[in-house]
Amino acid sequence: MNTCENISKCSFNGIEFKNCILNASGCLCTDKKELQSLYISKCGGFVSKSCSIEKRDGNPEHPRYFETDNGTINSMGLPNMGYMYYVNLIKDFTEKPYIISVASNYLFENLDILLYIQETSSFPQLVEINVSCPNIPGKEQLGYNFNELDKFLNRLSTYKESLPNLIIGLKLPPYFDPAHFHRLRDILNPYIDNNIIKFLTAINSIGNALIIDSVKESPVIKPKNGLGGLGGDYIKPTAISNIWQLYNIFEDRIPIIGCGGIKDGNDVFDHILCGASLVQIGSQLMKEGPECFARINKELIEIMNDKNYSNISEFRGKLKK
Ligand code: RRO
Repeated sequence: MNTCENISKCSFNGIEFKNCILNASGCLCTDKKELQSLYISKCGGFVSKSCSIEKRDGNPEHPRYFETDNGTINSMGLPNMGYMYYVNLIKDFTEKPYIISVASNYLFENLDILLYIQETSSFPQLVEINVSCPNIPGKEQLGYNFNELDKFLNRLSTYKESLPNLIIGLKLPPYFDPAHFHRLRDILNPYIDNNIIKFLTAINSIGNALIIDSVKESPVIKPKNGLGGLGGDYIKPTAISNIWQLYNIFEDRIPIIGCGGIKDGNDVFDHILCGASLVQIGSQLMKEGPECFARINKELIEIMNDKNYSNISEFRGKLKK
């Protein structure tokens, strides 16, 4: 039996992850203390809260996050410390891959955030551009507006020569119709071919869901009249369907980070089987804290040992047809 801790390791865009399990952006990653707790935990790498140019407090009404037995709902509204805060931490987190998540909402007008990351990093730096925040009142999710997404990527591509250190990926919203995956493929293909986009993260929370308390006859969260992004068990089937469809339409030409409904090693196994190279944990991290990483990694390794796999590439994307 192979009990070596790192059979779940992964090389991703040339960056080595000691194991394939990360936090999902937004979970335990808004300030230095939280990020430090991820840094010293057993996660293989970690992601910052999506950042905007200026510091934001997020949606003013509380509660804006709620847990049920089956998952979570949130309408945080992009509370974050502003991009410089997260970028200036790059120098403190050199022992483990640190992914900077950037909210696309403001990047459209202003790509300075990416230039600042380039200036600050002397080695390859992973950047996850979040095109799927569902919780900013009045702001559409860029990932659902294909024309605007194309315009954004076109603008990003004009900066390519100025951003040689950046390994840029997109955090996608869930899609629900094969036609949307085909449209996405047609838009992304040239940017993948030209090495502008180097990974995809799927999925963000399922936006604008509603969980209600029938005793109180009211929504469980306050902003946006109770509408918020759904995470946890509710979304795993949608998440692995999205990963499997992305894996197939892009024919494994771009690595995928799987996110959605992972609470144990078996869920990680399922995400990888559908095509994920790395995975991110959101709701379960919020419920259990950073100890979840060691537990889930151990469970994944047990499953791999039982099935005689010694590397995740042996079963990645191998879901039987
Ligand atoms: O901050 C949020 O409300 C939030 C964001 Br930016 C996101 O991308 N996904 C989510 O569920 N919440």
